Parts: sequence; structure tokens; C-alpha cells
Amino acid sequence: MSFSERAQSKVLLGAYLAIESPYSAHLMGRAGFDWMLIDMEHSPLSARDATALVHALAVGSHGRCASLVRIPALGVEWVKWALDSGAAGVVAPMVQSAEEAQQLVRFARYPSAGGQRSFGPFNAPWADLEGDSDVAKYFGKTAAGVAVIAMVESREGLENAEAILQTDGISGVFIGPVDLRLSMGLTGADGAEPEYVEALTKFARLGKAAGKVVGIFSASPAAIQTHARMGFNFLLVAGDSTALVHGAKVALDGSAQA
Ligand code: 3PY
Ligand code: MG
Repeated sequence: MSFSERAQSKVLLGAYLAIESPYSAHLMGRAGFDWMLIDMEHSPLSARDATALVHALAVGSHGRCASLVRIPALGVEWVKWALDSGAAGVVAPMVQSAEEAQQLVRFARYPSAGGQRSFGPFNAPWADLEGDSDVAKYFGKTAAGVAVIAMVESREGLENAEAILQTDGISGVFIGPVDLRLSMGLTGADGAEPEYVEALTKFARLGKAAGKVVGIFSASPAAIQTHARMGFNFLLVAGDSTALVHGAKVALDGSAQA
């Protein structure tokens, strides 16, 4: 089942990977998340790093955790490298208009699906644990279900949300609350300001109307509950670097009691 199909059937919980270690990706893959955001935007992961993380995640999770690569910017080479790894999807930051969403689709989909993606997924079989998979099988299977996700995280993107979501070939949107709030003159990753709540409600409603999936970074347990209730389909709820610090602190605090 593709990432989008799974996200339509239940709320998917995910984490980000910012550490360029396949071992770390392997461990995070074992934790039980439904999906993982491999973050090339705000961590300086190379295309080679991201490819290795996609493969380690597949092994660590026994193929159960979908890898979505967040590229640094909307460029054809980033999309190509992200997807040629065999990742289940690509996430492009700061998409502000239907034109940019169309460009993302052109880069990410093969001509048979309305795009201009060039063929060469030679690293993709390593993300497919069925062992007998080859590049031709990738074309017929993984590529057809690849999630093409536009990040909407600005006022302009909010205004154009309907057109972005209606773009053919776009699987859904992922909301970056920090950047969205900054563009609205607000700070932090969450809040109850009426204009912000209205914006999130609008995304959830438009996604449902378009039959597309809508995700968001949920910065706290309370935000997770709120976003799930609003109708968001996939949530980013943790990360490798924060988990490392949190786990170390818990151990240290426990030791301090001794
Ligand atoms: C944001 O909140 O702006 C993000 O990009 C979260 O991933
Ligand atoms: Mg952002």
C-alpha cells in the first residue's frame, strides 16, 4: 500500500532523521514509526547520506516505515536523487503556488504519470526488501505510488492552498507550522490564535475535499491530539536528535536519584 493510501486509512505517526548515520536510521526504524522524514533541508545530509538512510530504514523497520525525503529546495537534481534512492516519497519545502506544485510533479513523476522524471533508479532496489526487485519492478510498483508532497509554510502558500492541493500528481501537503507562523507574524511551533487555528482548519478541509493527504509537525502531545482531531492524516511527532537528548536526560535524571 502506498504512503498516501495508508495515510487515508489511519493517522500516521512519523519522526525526522537529521543524523547522517545509517546505524541511527536503523534504530529509529525499529522504534515503530509509520513514516520518517529524512531531512536534507535543515540538516546538511548529502544525497549519498539520504540514500543510505533510506536503505537502513527499510532494513531496520522490515519495510514497514515509509521514508519521505525532504529536499533542501525545489530543484530537479534534489528530487531525482531523493526518489532514485527508492524512497516512498519526496517533500519539497516552501511551495507557494500551483505553478511550483506543478513543477514538483514534473520533476517527481515519470511521463506515464504526467511528469518528466528521467529514468535511473539504480539504488532503489536496496529499499525494497523483497530481494528479487529490480529497476523495472520499481517503475511498476514503488514509483507509481510515490508520495509527492508540497510543504505549505507561508501566507502566500496558505492563500493558494486550494490550487496547490488540486494540482494533478500532488499527493498532499505538509504544513511547516514554524515557518507558517513566522509569515503570519507569530512565533513558536504551535498556538491557539484564531487566524492560525483557522488556517489549519482550512488545510484539513481542503485536503479532504481534494482527496489528498495533509500532514503537519506536531510539537507537543497536545498538538498531536488537536491535529488528529482536525483531520490531519500524517503527523511528525519526534526526531532522532531530540530523542537522543531526551533519552540521555532521562537516564541522567534517573541516576541523580541514586
Ligand atoms: C516548519 O515548521 O517550518 C517546518 O519546516 C517543520 O518541519
Ligand atoms: Mg519550515
